[in-house]
Amino acid sequence: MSAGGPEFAPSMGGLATGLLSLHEQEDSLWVGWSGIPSDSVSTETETVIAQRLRDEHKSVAVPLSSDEIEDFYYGFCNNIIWPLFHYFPTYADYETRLWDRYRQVNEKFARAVLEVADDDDTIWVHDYQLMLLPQMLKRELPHSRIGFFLHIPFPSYEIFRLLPWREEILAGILGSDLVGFHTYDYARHFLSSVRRIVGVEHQMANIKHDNRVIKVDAFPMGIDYEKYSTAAERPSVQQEAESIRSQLSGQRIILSVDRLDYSKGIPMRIRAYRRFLEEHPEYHQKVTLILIVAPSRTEVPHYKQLKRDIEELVSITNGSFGTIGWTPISYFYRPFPFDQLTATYTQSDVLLVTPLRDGMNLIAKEYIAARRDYRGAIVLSETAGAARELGEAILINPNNEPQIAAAILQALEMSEEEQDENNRSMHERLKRYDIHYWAGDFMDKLEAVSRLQESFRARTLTEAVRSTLIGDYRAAQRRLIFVDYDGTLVHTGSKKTSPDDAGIRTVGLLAADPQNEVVVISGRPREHLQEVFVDLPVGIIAGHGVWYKGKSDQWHLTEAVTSDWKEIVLPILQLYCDRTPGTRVDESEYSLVWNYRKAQPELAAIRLSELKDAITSITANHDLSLLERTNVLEIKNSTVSKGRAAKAWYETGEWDFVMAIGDDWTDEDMFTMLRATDYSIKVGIDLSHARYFVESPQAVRELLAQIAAAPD
Ligand code: GDG
Repeated sequence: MSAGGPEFAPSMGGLATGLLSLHEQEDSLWVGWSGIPSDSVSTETETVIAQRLRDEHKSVAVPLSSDEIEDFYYGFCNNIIWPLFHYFPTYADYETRLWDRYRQVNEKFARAVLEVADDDDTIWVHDYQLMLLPQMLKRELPHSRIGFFLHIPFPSYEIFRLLPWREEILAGILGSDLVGFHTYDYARHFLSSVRRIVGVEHQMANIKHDNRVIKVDAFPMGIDYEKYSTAAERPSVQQEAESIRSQLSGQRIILSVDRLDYSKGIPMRIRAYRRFLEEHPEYHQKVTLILIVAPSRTEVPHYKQLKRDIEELVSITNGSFGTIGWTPISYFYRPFPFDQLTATYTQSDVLLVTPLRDGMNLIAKEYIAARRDYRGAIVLSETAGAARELGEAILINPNNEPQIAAAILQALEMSEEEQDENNRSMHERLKRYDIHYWAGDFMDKLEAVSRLQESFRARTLTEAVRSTLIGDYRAAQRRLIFVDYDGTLVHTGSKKTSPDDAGIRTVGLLAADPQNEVVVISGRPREHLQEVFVDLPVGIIAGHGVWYKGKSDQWHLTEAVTSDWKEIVLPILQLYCDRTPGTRVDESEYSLVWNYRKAQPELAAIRLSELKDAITSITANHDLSLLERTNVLEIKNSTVSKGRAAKAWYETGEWDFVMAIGDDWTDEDMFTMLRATDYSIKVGIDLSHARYFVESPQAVRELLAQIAAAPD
């Protein structure tokens, strides 16, 4: 506040910096806290602030009192979530009172958003402070598109599970339609927590929850490339650069810029620099570390302690090595204005970015972008999200002091050619995937998820469709019904299904009608299906179409299938079983199946992709296809498919009612061979050629029972 009334300034930090350009371009409203505790100003001033924010900055202010800031922001967000998500579990202070306050403030934000948002709006919720908001908004605005982006790491399940409110937090985030993280590692951690805590599996990072598909993906945040890459051309920046050069003439410059935070690894960085000076006296008087620490969260005790630690280390280092004319560390406990910061980027030979954990780290990207001369080297922590994209940097373990010291030397001595080569390729990437691309990419994906969901809604088997279907069924004389087995009639992977099972009995009822031809179609071996459907008058297609049998017929081999390829593939599968605990090979006459249901899921996912590569390269000359189903990979002749087998059956007669029900992509062949007027029904929510969707095997059983009970 100044005498002339409130002053408005953009807030610092990665997120604010990043979204500013989107906010300027798009027809958008920004909902957030104004930065001033509501009880520190009069009601009139608060009204003026809110009005001006709305009129001049397209922003809606959510008032937060000092108590709320204390408990919500400093307490829950920065004293529980921040340390836990950055792998400092011992710093987290789990107080129920703080959780209550977190919920209340999220509700406050929900109310503020609901005042300005409609049910067809797009809402992008940012970061760990508002993890409950997506669910609160979805409840009230079920058709709005809600995206959530987490700017900090999502920790591994073993860490996340420590949170007493883990279920609520996940439920909150799952109110979104799209959940974004900086890296796929964080996305994986999130998916794994959802699986283990909420009990919901994902398919290719799509979660089916609450009758919706929620997409989870990685969107590595970019920077405003244009702004940083043209900074060096500004006279004010050049002036600053000149002044730095003249003050540090003859010195190589190492730069370190962070907010004050224990996750940034500042003390270890100073220790590593000190070690470097100890080991390399030839650099004394020739190098300066510019250490910029921007004050932040100064109310939290751990930050106060950190500041003391940093200052002690700086003074020890300067005290031990400094001379009258040389200060090894130039320390600044204040933020630098933009011009000065970018000028410092352009004058530094080395950027030291060694966080213990960092969601992304934009400083590293800004430094590269600002160096239009392609000079300079980065020492970058492998635990920063940015390391995934800036692979040309010198990557270090932030806890390894000798390694960081060695990396400082390597960076200082890197040849100009090498700097040039490394920096050019990083530049290209930063230019392509800049902040506009990032925001646009997220928005496009959000739009795509919402289209997908709409198509599901439009194709849900509603009561009206159901009664038309039953009407058509009743009116028909010759009916053909294909029913897939796993995931459709029974839950995927059910060990042994008894012929008395409700779904099987319903199939029996339908099959008993002489006007019906019911065909069970499955990837399972014929022995299994034979046992389950023992006395029922059903047709069976087994092994994805290798075998078939009419209702009172023997088994027939469908095509000229071969099995000589098995000799080659079997040893490969066995090798993968040995390397992957919990997996096994199942062999049937014409196929081999690698089953990884009991394996550790992340490991199985990696092995699966390796195995597919291995098999494809070795079996290129054999006409084989790889079929991926939930937890199994099946290898068989590619001439065999459910679609072909179903088509052959279809052509054996004239039908006036045809229905096919299936749950996974092997059933898609079957759906596509149907006529447009036939009924194709997909179990579960996923992209499909089917005309309609039902939720689960339970819903299939109900539908079949309804059809079977329909009077003639
Ligand atoms: C979170 C995540 C993630 C810093 N000091 C000064 C200054 N800055 C500006 C930088 C940069 C931003 O602040 C810092 O960005 P970071 O990425 O390092 O980190 P956080 O603020 O911790 O933000 C982080 C980020 O969100 C984005 O998703 O990368 O992992 O923790 O833009 O330029 N700017 C000026 N003077 C300073 O002294 N002018």
